[in-house]
Amino acid sequence: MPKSAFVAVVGRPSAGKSSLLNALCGWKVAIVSPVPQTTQNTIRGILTKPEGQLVFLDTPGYHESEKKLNKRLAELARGAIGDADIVLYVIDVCRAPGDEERLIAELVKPAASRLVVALNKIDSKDADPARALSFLHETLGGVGTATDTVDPASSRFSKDSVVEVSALFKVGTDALVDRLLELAPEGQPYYPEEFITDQDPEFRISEIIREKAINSTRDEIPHAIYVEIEESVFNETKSILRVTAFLCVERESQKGIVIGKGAKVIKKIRTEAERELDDIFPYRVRLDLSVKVKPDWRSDDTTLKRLLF
Ligand SMILES: Nc1nc2c(ncn2[C@@H]2O[C@H](COP(=O)(O)OP(=O)(O)OP(=O)(O)O)[C@@H](O)[C@H]2O)c(=O)[nH]1
Ligand SMILES: [Mg+2]
Repeated sequence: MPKSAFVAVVGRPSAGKSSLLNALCGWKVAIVSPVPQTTQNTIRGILTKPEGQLVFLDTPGYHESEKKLNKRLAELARGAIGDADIVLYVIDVCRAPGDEERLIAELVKPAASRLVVALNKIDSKDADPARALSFLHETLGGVGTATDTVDPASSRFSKDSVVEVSALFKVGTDALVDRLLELAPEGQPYYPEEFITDQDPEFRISEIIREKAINSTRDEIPHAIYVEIEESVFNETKSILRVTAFLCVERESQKGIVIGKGAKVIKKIRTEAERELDDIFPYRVRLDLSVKVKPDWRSDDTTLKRLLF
């Protein structure tokens, strides 16, 4: 009997959840940046192996805050934990685990029997996996010693469920997949074998544009950007998709920064996005980008409802 499981990928902002999802799936499914809270949706990445299928649910970095956008992002992460067969908790071993990490450990604790922990960024010179292990021992109990488990009745969360990885260099990812498949329940695949994600083309295009925009700006700008696709039309032979899109920002002053002197920044965003989209799709994607001001969109319920899912 084959196996299949939904795996919720959760952790602090910038822990490397999306990078790990991409490394596990073997393709770029989710966008990545050094800016916390890059992921704003529950992105699905699919890995099909002879032993079974794992459907990863990438989630926004878990961070509690009173801001509307952050509240909604935290809800998405909590929802994914509830929906999943397995919870993959990603810890950045370069950062000391503070209150934020403790909050996530508490959040995943009830899922201890279906929990796997990835200690990520072990390639870094600042990596301290021993500190992360002692944090896990203290918050979830048991881990770090050969025999202990969180709860004798649910004996699955053991040392075997903690895997050291580097999403960046794809180290430890095979061992992680093996562990996830071990825990996966028996079941038929949810998606055809060739599927790597269920995102529709327009969403993927808007995400790649957003990634290039986040990585081309700094300070408060990356968080103020979202992308709106106005139109996408194929040419007659279906070899080129022409997409008209808006980079939406919150304030007039941000508009100038995203455009840049001599339109240098927006040009860079466009050419980098086009290059990557040409690798993803079997046709060429040509972008017509402009910048629009949407005052205070991060507090607007209608916009948040449309963007975050
Ligand atoms: N050195 C190192 N850096 C990594 C590794 N994995 C991710 N990173 C970096 O960590 C940063 C955040 O990576 P993301 O994958 O976007 O992290 P995330 O957890 O999805 O972040 P949010 O979506 O914002 O919550 C990026 O700069 C990545 O290149 C790793 O294994 N080693
Ligand atoms: Mg992410």
